[in-house]
Amino acid sequence: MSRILAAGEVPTTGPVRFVRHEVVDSTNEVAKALVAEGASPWTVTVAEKQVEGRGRFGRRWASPRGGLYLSVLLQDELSRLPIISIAAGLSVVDAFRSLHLEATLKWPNDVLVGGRKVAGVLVEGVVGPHEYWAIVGIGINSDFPKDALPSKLSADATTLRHELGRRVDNESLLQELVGSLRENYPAAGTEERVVARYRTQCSTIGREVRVKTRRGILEGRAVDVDTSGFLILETEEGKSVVVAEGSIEWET
Ligand code: BT5
Repeated sequence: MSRILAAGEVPTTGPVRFVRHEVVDSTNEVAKALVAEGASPWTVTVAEKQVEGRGRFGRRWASPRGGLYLSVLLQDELSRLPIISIAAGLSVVDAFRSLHLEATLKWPNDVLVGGRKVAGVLVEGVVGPHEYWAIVGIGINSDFPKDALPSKLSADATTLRHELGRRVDNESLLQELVGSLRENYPAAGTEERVVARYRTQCSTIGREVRVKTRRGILEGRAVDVDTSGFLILETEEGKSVVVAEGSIEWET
């Protein structure tokens, strides 16, 4: 009889399979359809361009040709989506080392180079016939000039080609990234290992921040990220607040 897998049983390994497209609406949508078709964990949907690239909270992700857009299917528990998202952001930073590029993470997982956003992560949960799935969507502004981005993003965003002053090989970057994700993806119970490394790359910890959440604005000092992937804020009154999701609007 089939049943929902418990977190300790989730497959963390298995062969990687790439499904490549030229133009898609969103790689997360294509990956979602693959779940319905019975795809295996570690199926990686890659596209050269997206016309409906999505960010969190229904925002848009500008996805011109030359960027790297992928969605990795993982069979996992919905409660682990935040920590998977943390692992994905860290994996982008790790993959950039192959380009000799230092990046930092703004919680939860904006990847910044020189303070500007160069990559983002959108993890979505899907319920399959007998199991749960995490769709790990990653977008990297890799091999295109900065002026290919919408002008309203130009102050806050950048591209790898712009930062490095040279072309970037998306295929090598893809292989590095998937390799890093396989290393960082935590088996249930081993989350502390990935969070410990995430903390060292996270520029948000130690700052005064304002976080916009679905329930309103929270302000305080970002003091930690816990093993669920949640941000811990300390308010002016000395109270500890756990922030499960949100966008940092401002940090000093
Ligand atoms: C994200 O959302 O940063 C998640 C982005 C995930 C994109 C990948 S691409 C593959 C997969 N398929 C999808 O459809 N999505 C995923 P969020 O933290 O909500 O940030 C969105 C905000 O970043 C926008 O509101 C803009 O301000 C800004 N932005 C949009 N496009 C950008 C870009 N290309 N580079 C830098 N910033 C961008």
